[in-house]
Amino acid sequence: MFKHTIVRRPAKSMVEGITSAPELGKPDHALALKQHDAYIEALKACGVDVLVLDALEDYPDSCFVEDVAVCTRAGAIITNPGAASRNKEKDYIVDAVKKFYTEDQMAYITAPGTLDGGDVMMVGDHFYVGLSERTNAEGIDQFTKALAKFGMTCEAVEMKEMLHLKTGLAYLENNNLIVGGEFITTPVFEKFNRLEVSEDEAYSCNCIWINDNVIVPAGYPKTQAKVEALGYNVIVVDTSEFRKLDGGLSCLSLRF
Ligand code: CIR
Repeated sequence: MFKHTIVRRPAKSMVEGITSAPELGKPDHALALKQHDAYIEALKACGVDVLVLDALEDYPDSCFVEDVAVCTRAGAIITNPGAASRNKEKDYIVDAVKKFYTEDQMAYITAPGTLDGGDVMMVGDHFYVGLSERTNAEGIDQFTKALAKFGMTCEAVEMKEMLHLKTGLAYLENNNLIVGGEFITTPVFEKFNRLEVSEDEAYSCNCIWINDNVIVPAGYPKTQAKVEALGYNVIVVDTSEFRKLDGGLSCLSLRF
């Protein structure tokens, strides 16, 4: 069960955020704020508290707090984000994370290691970490050592196409795993009860499980129906403005 979440309000500068899909247009900040409000309400409806951090105008992508820390039941790891324009965001999450962990429970990824939290998927006390353009082998090595200190384990997953591991995967507990794109054929995920996401709904791989609720993005009826069929309470949140920056539901919070 999760008790806590941390989010950061979207900055006006989000229109300058990193995107692989400029054809979707620039995000509308006012609408993004409304969607963020609804996201916070959805988190609260799942029974967690929500720590809301102020927008950071100097960092257009800083609402995607998932990338700057990994918060586990036993300790927290401040990452070293792999995109230059985002790297310093890590400095602005430390105080918030420290509210929930002792000094002994804190670890830090340092250069030359890089790691984005979006590449980390937690399955109980075991973590899958994507070797992506943002997360390198040294980062995974440091992450593995930090987890070992907390009594947890980790394995690297090769990836070729997606931005982050969780761009194409979401673990819904009870062995249920949403899989899309390149991860449909990844052998390491074959042991899960897999909900395959079709190519036309690829964005909806990025759902989040919180205490037997699953938050899914608006506009993806096939994925929504598959998640509902498993018996979860489904909450739908529109993330259209964050999608324009390759961001989704998981990216917008730390959950622990
Ligand atoms: C980026 O490229 O870093 C942001 N525009 C999107 C980050 C999405 N975060 C995530 O998947 N965890």
